[in-house]
Amino acid sequence: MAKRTSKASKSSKGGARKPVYVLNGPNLNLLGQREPEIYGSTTLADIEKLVAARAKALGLSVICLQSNHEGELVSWIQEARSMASGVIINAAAYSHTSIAIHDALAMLDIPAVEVHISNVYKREEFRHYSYVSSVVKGVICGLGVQGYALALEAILADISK
Ligand code: CA2
Repeated sequence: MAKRTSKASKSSKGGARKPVYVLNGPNLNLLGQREPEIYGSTTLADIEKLVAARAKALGLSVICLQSNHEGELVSWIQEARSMASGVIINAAAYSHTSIAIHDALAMLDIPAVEVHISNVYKREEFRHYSYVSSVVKGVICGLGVQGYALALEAILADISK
């Protein structure tokens, strides 16, 4: 069962601002346990702490969710349509395979940013195509876990327009 953490934040107009959904896909729950040369030694819990701290500093709030199941990620993207002010998504291997996640993201009217910890373009060719990239505002890849913090800044800039 995914753990949800959230704190309310206010928009520049004083109204309550919805949280940013931070969605992580398959195997990212094991981050920090293998392949540190590619992904570093940071765990998913560390990423969630980092993102929550950065969100607080920016006056945002986050809900962090991880799943190994494509349909669960699709359901959270659908939920984000009414419950979130933006989406940060690292769909992991589903980035390279999932038309269902592509279609769900295409239905969002809020900004979404794709994050990859590693530089997928320096890796195997099957990682070079992402079904996510064409339906999000932008892509951050290869900057390690800081990519999540940068994605928050991009979402804040977009929703503050
Ligand atoms: O670089 C990324 O963030 C990826 O989305 C990570 C995915 C990979 O399939 C994408 O091509 C790029 C893989 C996540 C695997 O998670 C790990 C868990 C434990 C140890 C190592 C990796």
